[in-house]
Amino acid sequence: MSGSSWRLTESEQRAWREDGFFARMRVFSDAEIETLRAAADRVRDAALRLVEDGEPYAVDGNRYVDAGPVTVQLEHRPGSPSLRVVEPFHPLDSNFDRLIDDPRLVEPMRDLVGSERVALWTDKLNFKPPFEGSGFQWHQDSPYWAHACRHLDQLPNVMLALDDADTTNGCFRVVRGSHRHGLLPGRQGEGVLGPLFTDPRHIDLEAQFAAAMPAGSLFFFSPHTVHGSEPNRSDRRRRALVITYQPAGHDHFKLAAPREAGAA
Ligand SMILES: O=C(O)CCC(=O)C(=O)O
Repeated sequence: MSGSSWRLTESEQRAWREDGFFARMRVFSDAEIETLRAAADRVRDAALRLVEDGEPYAVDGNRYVDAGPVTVQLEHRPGSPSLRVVEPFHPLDSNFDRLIDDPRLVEPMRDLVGSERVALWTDKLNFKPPFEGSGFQWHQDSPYWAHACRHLDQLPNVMLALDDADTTNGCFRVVRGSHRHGLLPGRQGEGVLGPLFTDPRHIDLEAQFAAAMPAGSLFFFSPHTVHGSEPNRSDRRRRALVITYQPAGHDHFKLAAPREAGAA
């Protein structure tokens, strides 16, 4: 696959419509992944410096730090210095800034966004450290963005696995077909963020799919796809980045400026 052949195949288009996701295995080489892992280490170090200077706060007992447009989530274990998520991460390393324009991401996104010109909506780096990486409760991304965006159906995500992922280190999970219901009701009476987690009565757990995949693989999923993951109970890291695209001409979710992607 190269150049325009990164566009969607018919079976991927069908999977997107029916399942709300599809995967492409080992799209990035081992050497490329090594380079991106080193970049992830630099982002971690930069984010740790931001944590020292930023504004700390807690939501539902979990710790966050805002530093300018960057939000850093800390791991849930009380007092842990480990990072959970950094959003956005692409401004913190030039390798990641270039990755946003990589045709292996941008070309399929032109089909999934439904626009030849696409821009970045948001980008998150998830660390999932060994033994303590916390799980993600079942949720859709669309409710997080509903207050900030009118083109919710045009915010496809792609996850790039930086480490091999399987059920033992808390791989990504999705509920097949859940995107077809659009915005689902959230949980009630469970804290500030409860409404952003999907009400379990609306989740068909029989339809869940564990996205085990080797490092370098891509997993595309709809903003309405219910997804989550188990904690990392293994001695292996499970880093992954999630990049979300949108039609060109709109601001980045966190940067208040447009960041067009893959422009000639
Ligand atoms: O990678 C994971 O384990 C879950 C990530 C996730 O749910 C998210 O980034 O919205």
